[in-house]
Amino acid sequence: MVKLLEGKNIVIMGVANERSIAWGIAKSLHRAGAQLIFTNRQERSYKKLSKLLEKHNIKAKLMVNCDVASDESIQQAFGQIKEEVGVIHGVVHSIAFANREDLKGAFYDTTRDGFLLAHDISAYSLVAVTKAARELMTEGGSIVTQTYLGSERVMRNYNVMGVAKAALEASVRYLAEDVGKEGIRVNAVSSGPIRTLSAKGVSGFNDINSIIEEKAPLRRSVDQDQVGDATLFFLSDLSRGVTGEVLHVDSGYHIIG
Ligand code: NDP
Ligand code: N5H
Repeated sequence: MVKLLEGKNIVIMGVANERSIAWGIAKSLHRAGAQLIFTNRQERSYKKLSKLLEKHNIKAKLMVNCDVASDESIQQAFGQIKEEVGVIHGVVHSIAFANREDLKGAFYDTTRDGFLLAHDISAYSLVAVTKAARELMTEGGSIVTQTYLGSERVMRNYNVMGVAKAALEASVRYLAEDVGKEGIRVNAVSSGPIRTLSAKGVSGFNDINSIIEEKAPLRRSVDQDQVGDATLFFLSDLSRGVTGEVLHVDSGYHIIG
């Protein structure tokens, strides 16, 4: 395999466990020769990730704590990365959160606090992370986030998260314009449904997953490795002409009427 990311330092935010999309991405990037820096919010995720790295014989360059709800935490995390690693070439943002009660029923029942929380963690965090990361991207870089079709269409129960993902995708475009002149690209992968810890327990996941297998052109569901390889494309030079883009990795489901 061509080592597309040899000598590149990439920050991966959002591995909670083996099922995380960010873990699928970590494996793809590792195979491509990248040096990986991880950020976690919860201690539980840190422990799970440490075990996974050991099991897969991957050595992290650095692991730092980062809660994107806090500007201070973001500054501290990227400050530590700057001190210990120096230059970075990429960031994978694979983070979202909404209160469970806001992921069912009527969208108009979303509270002000619930709306703000979902937008803060799932959309604003990309803005704050881009600001912190660009300082370390002195050789140019690539930032990739994860979105979902519920930003473009009404998907039952996705509710406030659909609105937050629409804000995230618009943020990708505005950020791409801001940092393009610094040789930094910003893109999003719009993945089909994947059974992860976040998806667990939210109503409607199973129904949507089986519809993909039935209706998508490829007639199969998407997995973390497919999203990993698409994210690798965005982080590598192969996508050097692409920025502000949303790439659907969904077995083609979004083209079906
Ligand atoms: P996971 O549950 O595996 O990952 C979600 C991650 O978000 C966790 O690692 C969690 O960290 C992190 N997170 C939540 N709040 C914060 C915070 N305040 N600060 C830092 N990190 C935080 O689920 P997925 O892999 O499914 O989700 C990753 C991304 O993929 C999300 O943006 C999601 O919307 C998107 N996506 C998922 C799809 C799916 O079907 N699964 C489809 C399309 C997009 P911690 O565990 O430490 O709290
Ligand atoms: C249409 C659907 C199904 C319904 C909606 C699902 C939305 C999920 C997204 C958010 C991120 C889930 C979420 O915030 C769950 C939390 O309330 C509770 N979970 C946690 O706190 C766990 C422990 C931690 C790790 O989770 C987080 N996020 O920190 C969409 C699905 C078909 C596709 C999908 C699942 C999309 C998506 O964006 O994730």
